[in-house]
Amino acid sequence: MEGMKKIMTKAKCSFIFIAISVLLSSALSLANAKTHNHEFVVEATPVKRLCKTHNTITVNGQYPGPTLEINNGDSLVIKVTNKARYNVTIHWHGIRQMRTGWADGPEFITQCPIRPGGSYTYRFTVEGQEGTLWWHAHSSWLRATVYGALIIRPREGETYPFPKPNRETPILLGEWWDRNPIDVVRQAQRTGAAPNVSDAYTINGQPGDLYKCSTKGTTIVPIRYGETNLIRVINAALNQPLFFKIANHKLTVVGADASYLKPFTTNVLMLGPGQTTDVLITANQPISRYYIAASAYQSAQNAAFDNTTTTAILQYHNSIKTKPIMPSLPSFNDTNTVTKFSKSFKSLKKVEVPNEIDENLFFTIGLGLNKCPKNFRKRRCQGLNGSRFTASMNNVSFTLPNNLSILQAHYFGIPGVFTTDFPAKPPVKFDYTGNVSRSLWQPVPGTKAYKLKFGSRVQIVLQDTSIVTAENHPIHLHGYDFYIVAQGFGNFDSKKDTAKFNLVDPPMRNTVAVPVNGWSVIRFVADNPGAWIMHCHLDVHINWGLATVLLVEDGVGKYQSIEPPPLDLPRC
Ligand SMILES: *[C@@H]1O[C@H](CO)[C@@H](O)[C@H](O)[C@H]1NC(C)=O
Ligand SMILES: *[C@@H]1O[C@H](CO)[C@@H](O)[C@H](O)[C@H]1NC(C)=O
Ligand SMILES: *[C@@H]1O[C@H](CO)[C@@H](O)[C@H](O)[C@H]1NC(C)=O
Ligand SMILES: *[C@@H]1O[C@H](CO)[C@@H](O)[C@H](O)[C@H]1NC(C)=O
Ligand SMILES: *[C@@H]1O[C@H](CO)[C@@H](O)[C@H](O)[C@H]1NC(C)=O
Ligand SMILES: *[C@@H]1O[C@H](CO)[C@@H](O)[C@H](O)[C@H]1NC(C)=O
Ligand SMILES: *[C@@H]1O[C@H](CO)[C@@H](O)[C@H](O)[C@H]1NC(C)=O
Ligand SMILES: *[C@@H]1O[C@H](CO)[C@@H](O)[C@H](O)[C@H]1NC(C)=O
Ligand SMILES: [Cu+2]
Repeated sequence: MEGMKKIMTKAKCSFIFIAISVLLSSALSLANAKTHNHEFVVEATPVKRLCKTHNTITVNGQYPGPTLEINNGDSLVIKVTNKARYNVTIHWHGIRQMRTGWADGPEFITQCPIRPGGSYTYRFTVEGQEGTLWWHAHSSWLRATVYGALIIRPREGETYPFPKPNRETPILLGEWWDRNPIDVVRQAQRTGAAPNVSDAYTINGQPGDLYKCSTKGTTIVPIRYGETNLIRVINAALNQPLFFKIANHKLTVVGADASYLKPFTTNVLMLGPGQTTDVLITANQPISRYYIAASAYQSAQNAAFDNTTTTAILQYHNSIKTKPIMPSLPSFNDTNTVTKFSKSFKSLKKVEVPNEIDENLFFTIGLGLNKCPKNFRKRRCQGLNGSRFTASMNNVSFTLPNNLSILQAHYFGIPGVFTTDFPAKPPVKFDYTGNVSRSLWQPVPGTKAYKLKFGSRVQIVLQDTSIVTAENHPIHLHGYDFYIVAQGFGNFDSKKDTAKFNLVDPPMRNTVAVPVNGWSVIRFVADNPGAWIMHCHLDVHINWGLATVLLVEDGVGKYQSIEPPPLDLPRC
């Protein structure tokens, strides 16, 4: 008993000591940190675009949804109520969610969906991230219209690492179907074919002048001569990497995915879906009106795509209402421009990249074709040559659980929901530059995760398989930012390519646009326990299975472990 008491007292003492130091340090660093409360009501709202009104799923009747504006260090509490007729979840794209994986959002990965009539409150703190992120639905194709900007400014009293701009404008690039997008994906799931492409791209929800019935709503971005504007570009399109340009104005890139970059100047951006880019523009051109425009970067061969162009207008103060000047956008297959652009990305400062690697992983990414199952009618096999489209990572085509989330199954130790045998490398090594034997085209379906020890230093080579078609895939990892240490074309060759790694100032991102017919190498430290989906951000490819889950185990003690689940976590 005596001994027991002593231990207890000792434990109590150190607990109090920790509590006091935690309080002190938070008092110092979080002096001005705020908590922002929001209510998001997901509901159908009439939205008229391209001459037709649709009952569009929105947040609070807004399309795009509300912009969240916070400072680094702040907390968000967002009560989401589902008044729509679909299951829904919301993902806070790019937010690290340190130990709060329950608030990450992807359905059946970190939570069961919020059913019609239900609600769930997402609670999380943003720490050490500054710039532009966004939020979007993470169930079926609801994110086609359920999305908005999430702007993180420096802590109060701190400044940007560039001169303070006179204005700031979020620019959300989106994709519009002249249909219910849920019907479009459901049709594709039935037929096995690629889903219908969109009818328009949008800037802040508006297609712009070049589309029918769209002139009136065109987004206007005001500016005065001599001003600098910080433009926060977000690619919220469902399935399409996009080029972005402003006529006659240079773009100085200063950040991407809420990490700062060494500033560089360019005429054109390319953003894969999921990516954000912060640029400064200076109003130093003759007082007039200039188009801001976006169009497709389409790297897949022989695939239909939306080849239209969305526009907004950069309008100088005192300009007369003349026809705006149009920029010339790159051609849809201009991969050289994409390569030149992505090669310019460097972190603002020297960074600490993991040097020793504990987990050296090689993940192939690409499409495939499933043979038509024997019991399927012909009309259900309308993929290439009577097949059904599929996609995979390391030859595993990811299927979501449907009765529990992976994080719940992991936390409560419930078997039968997923397995942890996702392979560290592909089962068959082959030449990834195409001309692939037909026997390799059909992956194996499964709900497989890859386990990582807390604190392990991870390298992943992402290699395009070029099966069916080569394509630039925007690969997004939840719960983490990672360094992109190298990218290239053809087959990754560790002997030759390791020497080219940038371990000094590589860019940090949450989504990497893996070059068409090529590879990217990323590194990070697994310091955030939880179940984190890694997937292609072309939603059509998630539907086909281009995803896996990194299951990061708890470390030692409370501060290296995931928090307990919130009481209102939706049930399946
Ligand atoms: C897809 O496009 C085809 C051909 O234009 C059309 O017949 C079909 O109705 C469309 N489906 C949906 C769900 O939009
Ligand atoms: C876009 O694609 C359509 C259909 O494939 C084609 O008819 C049209 O000429 C293309 N437009 C442009 C600007 O390339
Ligand atoms: C891009 O597409 C055009 C038109 O289809 C074609 O003529 C050209 O060769 C292509 N360029 C590249 C680099 O693939
Ligand atoms: C589809 O069939 C045609 C004709 O048999 C063949 O030339 C082509 O290679 C096939 N394509 C695929 C993707 O299987
Ligand atoms: C969930 O579904 C899987 C496969 O259908 C089944 O094996 C498992 O027992 C189910 N688990 C729970 C918790 O219902
Ligand atoms: C593809 O491979 C086959 C057999 O390995 C070879 O005969 C053919 O020439 C190759 N085609 C191309 C385009 O490289
Ligand atoms: C994927 O697995 C299937 C089934 O085991 C096999 O036939 C195929 O060759 C594999 N493909 C690749 C790319 O490893
Ligand atoms: C909605 O979510 C529940 C689990 O909470 C699931 O059983 C059901 O299948 C989902 N409905 C649809 C249409 O996906
Ligand atoms: Cu993809």
